[in-house]
Amino acid sequence: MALFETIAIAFWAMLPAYVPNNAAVLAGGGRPIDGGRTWGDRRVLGDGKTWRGTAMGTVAGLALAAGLTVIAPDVGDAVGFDVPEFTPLAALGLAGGAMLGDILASFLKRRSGRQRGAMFPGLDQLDFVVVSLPLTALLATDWFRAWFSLEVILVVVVLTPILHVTTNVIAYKLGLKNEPW
Ligand code: CTP
Ligand code: K
Ligand code: MG
Repeated sequence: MALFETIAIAFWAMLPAYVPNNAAVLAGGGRPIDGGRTWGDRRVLGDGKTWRGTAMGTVAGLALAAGLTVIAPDVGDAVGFDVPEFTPLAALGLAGGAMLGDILASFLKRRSGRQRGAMFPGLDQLDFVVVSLPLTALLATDWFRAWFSLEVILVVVVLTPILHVTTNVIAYKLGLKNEPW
């Protein structure tokens, strides 16, 4: 498989996992998931993980997966190779897994004494991959096997931190995010 093809498939297949975090930033606010609860002297998750942000982020990822599925055949014809159509379970694994990974990362941040918004290099950039890929493999095993070859997974691991840093710096400069990570 040509490198361009591998990168295009990796990017397309991961879009429903990339968008939820950005949608949550735009839609976030309201009641925190942890309800303000603390464990010891620290919050369980913190005010940065809200019900609204999580719900809207997941819905945005699912909607995007549905839209990509509609245009996938035409895009495939245009580029000369197949791009993934998303089954409902694949979409749920990617979008829901991304939000879950972000929430688990906040849990780890609070446990390690980091305040809301603190940086946690590595975790910040890959938290959603670490949960969304295994969850998708679990929920939509055949779909996952069909699209996520070892090469595609390697591209995802390299591409994701680059895209994450870029989009967060842009969101920060636009005043949408409080920190550039
Ligand atoms: N957000 C949300 N719900 C989520 C994820 C994000 O409401 N499940 C919103 C919050 O307004 C949050 C913003 O998106 O402040 C930025 O997300 P993120 O950087 O993940 O949160 P932080 O505020 O940095 O908090 P943390 O340190 O826990 O990551
Ligand atoms: K985060
Ligand atoms: Mg943050």
